[in-house]
Amino acid sequence: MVKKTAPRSQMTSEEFARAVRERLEHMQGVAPSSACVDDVYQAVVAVVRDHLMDSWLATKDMMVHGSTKAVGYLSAEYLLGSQLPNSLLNAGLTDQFEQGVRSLGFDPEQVIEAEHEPGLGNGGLGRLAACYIDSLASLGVPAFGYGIHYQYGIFEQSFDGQGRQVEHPDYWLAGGDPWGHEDLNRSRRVSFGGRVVQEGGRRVWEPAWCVKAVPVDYLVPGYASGRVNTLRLWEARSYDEFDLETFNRSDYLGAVKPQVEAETISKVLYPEDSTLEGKTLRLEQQYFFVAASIADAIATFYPGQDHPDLATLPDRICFQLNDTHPVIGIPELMRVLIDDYGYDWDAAWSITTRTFNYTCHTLLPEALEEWSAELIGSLLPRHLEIIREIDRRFVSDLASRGTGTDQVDRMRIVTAGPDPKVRMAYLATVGGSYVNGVAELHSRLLKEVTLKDFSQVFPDKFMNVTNGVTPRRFVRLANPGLSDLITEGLGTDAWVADLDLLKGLEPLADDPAFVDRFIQVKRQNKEDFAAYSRRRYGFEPDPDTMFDSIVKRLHEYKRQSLKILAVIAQYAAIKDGTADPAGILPRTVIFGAKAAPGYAMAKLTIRLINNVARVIDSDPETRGLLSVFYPRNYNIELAEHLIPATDLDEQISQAGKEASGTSNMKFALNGALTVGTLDGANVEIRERVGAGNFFLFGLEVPEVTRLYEEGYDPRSYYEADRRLKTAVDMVASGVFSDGDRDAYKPLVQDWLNKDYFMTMADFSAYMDIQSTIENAYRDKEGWARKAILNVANSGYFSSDRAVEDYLRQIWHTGPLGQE
Ligand code: HBZ
Repeated sequence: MVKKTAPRSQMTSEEFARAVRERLEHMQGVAPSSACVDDVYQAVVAVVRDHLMDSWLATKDMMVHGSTKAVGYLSAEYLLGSQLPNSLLNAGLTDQFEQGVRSLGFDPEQVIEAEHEPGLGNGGLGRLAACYIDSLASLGVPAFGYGIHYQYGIFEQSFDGQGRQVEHPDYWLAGGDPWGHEDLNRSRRVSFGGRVVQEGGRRVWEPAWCVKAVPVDYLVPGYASGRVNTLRLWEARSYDEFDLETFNRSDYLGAVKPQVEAETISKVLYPEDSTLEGKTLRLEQQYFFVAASIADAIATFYPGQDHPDLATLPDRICFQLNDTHPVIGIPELMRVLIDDYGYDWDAAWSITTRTFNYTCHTLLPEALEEWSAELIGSLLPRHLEIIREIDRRFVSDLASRGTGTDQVDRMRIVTAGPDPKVRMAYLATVGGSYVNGVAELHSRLLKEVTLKDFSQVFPDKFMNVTNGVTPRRFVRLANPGLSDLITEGLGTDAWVADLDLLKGLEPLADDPAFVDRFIQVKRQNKEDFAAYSRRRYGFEPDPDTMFDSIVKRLHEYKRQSLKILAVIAQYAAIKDGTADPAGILPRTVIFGAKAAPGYAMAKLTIRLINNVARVIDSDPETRGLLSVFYPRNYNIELAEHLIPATDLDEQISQAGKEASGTSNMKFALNGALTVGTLDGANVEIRERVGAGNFFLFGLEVPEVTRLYEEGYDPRSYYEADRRLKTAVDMVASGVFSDGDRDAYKPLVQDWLNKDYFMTMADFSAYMDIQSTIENAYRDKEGWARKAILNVANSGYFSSDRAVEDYLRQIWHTGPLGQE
């Protein structure tokens, strides 16, 4: 492998400054002397885009005219984060930008902060898509990311005076969309509703209405690859501008109704990451972006051809289904092939199954999408027919393989009964070549539990690709101090494109000078975070305390409640004198989490955390010993500041519930130690960094299963552990609700009577591991040594490696220009 060092563009800083000035004057009509930071930001973005254009054109040209199969990543979510620093880094323009902007009299940092991050995703799944498009471009693989140009991204979170979550719309486009390029000439028509009629031997769909899908393109520059891929996000527009007749009758609202209705499709990202809400619109969104993307791929790879040879489609592009959200693409491609291009069923099926693959991101049954057949039938009548036919043929195929009738019934894509449902995960499994989980344990549980019947019949379909994260954004950019130290330690910065090189740091864990530098870097990151946090939130965590972070969506299975109960127990111990203040390790516990707006239990947990923070932080007895900080609106920007500053990372989900986790990888790469259960990718992180450098606790999957079977009694754990009893009783008695004993009743009752995710059962083990953690932390050098070993052994968790695994096992393609 060629060692790639940081790219540097030929452009000089003088040229950069000149281009910005020209842009300001000639396009924006603003004299540099009167420009504001936002003006400069807009101009800088235009200059960077312009600089990338030639490579973008060349990449597209090679993709279309070469023979390397492209990847079409179909994802309803992309949680991109800020674009500017990443594009500058990958384009080799960082220095030129900094010097150029300074020479114009502006502060580069402020220009970077002018960006409002596009939050077009909920959590891990959306962020993973963003990491993968970065890696695809960096590896030089031709790829399209396809998704939706939501006008409103994930809601902005604030807290009210009671500590409750309040959701505000995130109108991320308020300041314009300088990175996006609307390409009206590549618009696609997407149809809905209506009926299917028989015409001769053909079924013909007569839709009732349609919308225009307008692509908004974002450039995805690879790091040191010279390639620039495309992220194509579709926006819904109406074909009918507005109805002049209605307008003339003074019915102004009525006149724009069709427009408003059409545009509703791409209006807002669903903030649900657990259950399904607002079903019709959600299905409309899914079909909308997938149908546009399939049409787009055909138009791209078979330009100007009325009768393309679509038998070659699987050699031109493979579509990766990011969870079940785009699975309606399978019947859509069948429809296109059969109805629009005249292929027979078998030919169409062969093309379709070789074009699609499916990644599953969950094990929770409630997150596996099922659509009512009735709903699909009313919105997409032809697709329902095709799905039923896929199911019919699938059942007869199973029968001919000798699969038992019970098993066949369990495997039906369309369930039997009065209100039949279409199981999208099953459709994806049957209609594609490969299915993969996102960590070894998850992939195994998919095969053994969730999709067991399918893995028995089609064992070769099932793969594992352990998730990864991009080292560009999450190490190189987020943690410049550590990056410089790594580069110095290794004598090269090639690790940014080849993260396995981090292994070379291992011997330095025994080098006192390196360990010392590492300690200084972490200290500096903590001070930087404290300063950032003071500016942003008005709260300054004390860098002399251990920064103990738990950041992820608020979900019962992720068990933020375990953490808050442990905090309360510690608080109680300080108050009642059980804990000797001299023996307490000072900590700042940092939460970052949004809850789905309709998820009552998650929202109540947020309220509890905020009120625990309020009570503890206003109690003089805990000052300097224990503090809880819950910054609002956890997003990529906050992650980039917090992760490098964290000492202890919490990955405490119930074993068998977290598919992978990806923040665990980011934390390990940034030199935090993890306290975690044997769940998701924690298992592989622990294996790699070494059991002695990971704080393991809690029940394991077989024990969880056994407890469910035997009958789980959470109250017995509450009775058995005084610390737990005290903590739960404090919540119940109103200590964190100004005496109101009802405030947290649903939470308390759930803990004591149901506790599906076994927080009570794991509490003692979780408390007990804390003293091990505290002793380890007191040995400053020892802790740093462990942290260095985490960094050195986490190279595997690069998204470059994950994408290479997909290329080898699933996509069977590679970089451009190597055919
Ligand atoms: O995907 C997450 C998993 O919980 C996490 O373990 C994994 O690391 C990550 C990447 O593989 N899943 C999600 O983030 N899921 C969603 O955000 C989601 C969004 C809409 C839905 C369902 C789930 O309808």
